Amino acid sequence: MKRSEQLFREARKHIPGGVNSPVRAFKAVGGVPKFIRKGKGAYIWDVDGKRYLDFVMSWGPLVLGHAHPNVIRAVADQAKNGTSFGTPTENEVELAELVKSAFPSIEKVRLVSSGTEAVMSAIRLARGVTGREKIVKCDGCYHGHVDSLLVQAGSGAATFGIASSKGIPEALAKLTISIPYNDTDILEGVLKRHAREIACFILEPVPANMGVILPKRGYLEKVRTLTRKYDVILIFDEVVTGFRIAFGGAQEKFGVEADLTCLGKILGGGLPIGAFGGRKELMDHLAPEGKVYQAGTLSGNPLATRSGIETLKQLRNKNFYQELERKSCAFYELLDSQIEKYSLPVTLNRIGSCFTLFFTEGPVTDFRSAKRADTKRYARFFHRLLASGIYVAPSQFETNFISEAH
Ligand code: KE4
Repeated sequence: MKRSEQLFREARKHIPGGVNSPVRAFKAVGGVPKFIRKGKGAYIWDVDGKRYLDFVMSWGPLVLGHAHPNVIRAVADQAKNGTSFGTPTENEVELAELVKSAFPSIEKVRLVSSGTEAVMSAIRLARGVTGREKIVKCDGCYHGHVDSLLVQAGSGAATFGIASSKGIPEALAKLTISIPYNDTDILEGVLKRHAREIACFILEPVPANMGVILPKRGYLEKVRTLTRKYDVILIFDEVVTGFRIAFGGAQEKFGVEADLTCLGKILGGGLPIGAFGGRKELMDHLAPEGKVYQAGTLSGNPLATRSGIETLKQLRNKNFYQELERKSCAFYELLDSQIEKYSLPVTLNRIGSCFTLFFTEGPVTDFRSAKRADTKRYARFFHRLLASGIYVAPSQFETNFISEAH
């Protein structure tokens, strides 16, 4: 028996589903997940010594590739001085300044330890500042396992939400309205009816959790105009897109500024981190300045901040994004030529170094069209690639990532 199989059998005795995050269990594609022992550059090795070309890259943080020497050296040096002090540290100031240099819409930023924590805190801040309780999100967008956001659209579009997980009080789920992405008519209708009760509209500006979905021309600009018109706080969840599709994320790419921004993944270069930030008039409502409480033992942790600082410094190198774009486009051209040549019923959605191959005819522009994908066929595709040493996302509705190391 392969070591991964042995370990998975052991793990399932001690850990629910044998994993610490559900998507890792391969439930969407079947089979036994590979236990990975090492990563270097664009490659990972499993516990049976098999090497894979990795397109998951820890779900987004590793834009430099696995174990970048500068990052590893910096984290190792930092660790020699201790791992956590529970006090303010110099790294936090440096990382906050780097975040602000990437996102002009961020005047102040608070560091936390995951994307979920960043989103949860941003939602509480929006509710605390406005005194309003309802929030609007998009079908198919995932923002971490925040109670208020594990909610999907009710019967019709723009109805009050239905929890998509057990354990979420109906009273809470009802405060969330979920609408289709890429549809500003429905958004405008919701704002017209409920604006005075709505604290915020949160969206992934470029969704990555339905697979990659691109904003229709003018969509993000119209979202910005409408939320400003109806005085609703606009939150961009840039946990994936931040530092990924541009140094300044979707806000830089599309020239649309959010009121609050959530960050994570690349910000920590592979160590646990999240962040949320925005105008100081909003952020200063946070404790200890203001009355919206938010806290965290390891927030701004020396190792995660050092890893993030080293990562962001690499990204500021001249031509980093042009080179990543060039490499990614060369790869997409290869895929496009094969899709063309064999007239395959697949749709390649991509932006920058993120891509998803949907097993359905296109276009794929929202959750409804994404769900047309043939997930059984995707599963066969996944296992064919895995057997040949290529590791793509173990779910049709996820994003694959190309790094500097590819
Ligand atoms: P974390 O709490 O997992 O650090 O971040 C939550 C989150 C927030 N916002 C967006 C747009 C995200 O994509 C995520 C987490 N992404 C998933 C993969 N799609 C993480 C992988 C996992 O859940 O294991």
